[in-house]
Formats: sequence, C-alpha cells, structure tokens
Amino acid sequence: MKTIKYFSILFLSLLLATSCSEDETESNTTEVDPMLDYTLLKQFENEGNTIEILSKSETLTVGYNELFVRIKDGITGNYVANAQPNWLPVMHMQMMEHSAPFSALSAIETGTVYSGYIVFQMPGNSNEYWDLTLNYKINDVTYSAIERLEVLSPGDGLTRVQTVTGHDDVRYVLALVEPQAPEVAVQGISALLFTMESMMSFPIVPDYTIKIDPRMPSMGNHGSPNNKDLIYNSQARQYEGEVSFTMTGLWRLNLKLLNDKGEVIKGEDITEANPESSLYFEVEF
Ligand SMILES: [Cu+2]
Repeated sequence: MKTIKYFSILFLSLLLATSCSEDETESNTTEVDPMLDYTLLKQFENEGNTIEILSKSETLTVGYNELFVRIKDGITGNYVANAQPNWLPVMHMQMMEHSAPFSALSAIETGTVYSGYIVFQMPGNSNEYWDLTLNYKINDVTYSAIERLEVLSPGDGLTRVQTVTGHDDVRYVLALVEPQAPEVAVQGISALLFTMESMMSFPIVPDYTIKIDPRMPSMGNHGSPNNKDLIYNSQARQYEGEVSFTMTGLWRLNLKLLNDKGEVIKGEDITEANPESSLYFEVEF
C-alpha cells in the first residue's frame, strides 16, 4: 500500500512539475508532501529542530498505533534523512513508571519519514501520563527530545489489546493490528504478542499459536466458517491468520494462546456453558 501511495505521489509530483515547467522558478519547488493524508498528532521544538509525529488516526489510543516521525533541521529547514532515530514511551503512574511494547523506527521510501508502532496498554488520566523520548542524529550530533503524549481510551470502547498473566505465570501483551476496516468477508487478521520481561522491556514472543473463534454475542453467540488460526510470521514479526465475518455488528474474537509446545497459556474453548474466552478482541462495523 505504502509503495502504491508513494508512486502515485511521485506520479502526481511529476505531473505538477510538468505543468509548471514553463515557469522556471516554480518547477523546482513543486513538491507534494508525502504525509498530506496523515494527521499531525504532535509538533514540537527541540534545540531548534522541529519534530513531527503523524498517524492515520486522529488520536493516540490504547492498543496498536502505527506512527510516523519527521525531523526538520532548524538550520537548513529540510527534513532529515539518516537521523537514525530511536524512541522510548514511558508512562508515569502515581506508584511507578513503565514502558510499552514498541518497534524500532525505520525510514520508509521517502527517506525522511520514519515509521514504527507503539502498543499503549492503558490511557493517561489527570494524574498519570505518557511521554516519549526521541533520540536522533543530525550531522553526527545526537539530540534527545522528550514530549508528553495524550493517550485516550478508544472512543468505541472496544477491546483491541489485553495484558494477561498466562498459566505459565508470565505476563503477556496481545494487540490486534488488522483488520482496521473490517468487512463482511474472509479477511486477513494480524496481531502482536509480547512478553513483559520487566516494566521497561517487552520483547516479541515468536512461534506461539493464537486460536480464533469469532462469535456474535447478540445473536445466540453464533460463529462463522473458514477462520484460520494465527501463526507467527518471522519476516513480519507478527501473528497472521484469517477471520470470517458473515454479517455486520459486534463480533467477539474469542482467542486461545498456545505456546511453542502446544500448551494452552491463556483462553478457553467456547461451549454452551462457557460463552466467552477470557482472551479476546472485539470488532464492530
Ligand atoms: Cu500505566
């Protein structure tokens, strides 16, 4: 998708450049902002440079957040390539501090846009807040910025992330990534699984299995055919399977987490006596 978008932007800029070619002074300055369709969630100054945090969403929400970072050099006024940024989200709670599962930041096609994700486990409130430390380089000088983030509970109240203790007494964080725009169809589903090694460290857990049993609680808890359990994709470093929705409405995706030996770590089968699993995501459309 990103590639398609990029090429369409490139095509558009070529088109614009051609149309402006009669006016020599304009032809070089015509550039389409590759982040035009994204929301600027945050913009702040750090030692003369400007940091931008962008997203396809309007807000930072509990669960999986795909984010984009740009750094504008205060001296040249250009967005910085090769900034080698890294980041660390920290929640400052009344009794303690903790981080969240997050990916590395890597440059996307344009070279000056860095993308990654953060999985927020909880929202901020009036006494407790998240901040983000961002380290980056410009001409071999290292800078460090820190900025508060506003993390909200999802507006629809649906569960897209769970922090649980498994039967192995290990803490896990499981977050839904796709589908972001669910349809009445069989479609890809992906999720991220982390273990909580410490308050500050959440490594990815590979090679488990996530069994899936989608149900409609409002309609006699009926299910759907042709679902595929999620298995680990080592390239994408996430769990991928297929989910089938046969109609619109609220679906509870009952889950069962199995470790690499096939032992059940969390979640239960759905039966007459047990209509829901303790491990689940919710999807409504
Ligand atoms: Cu917290």
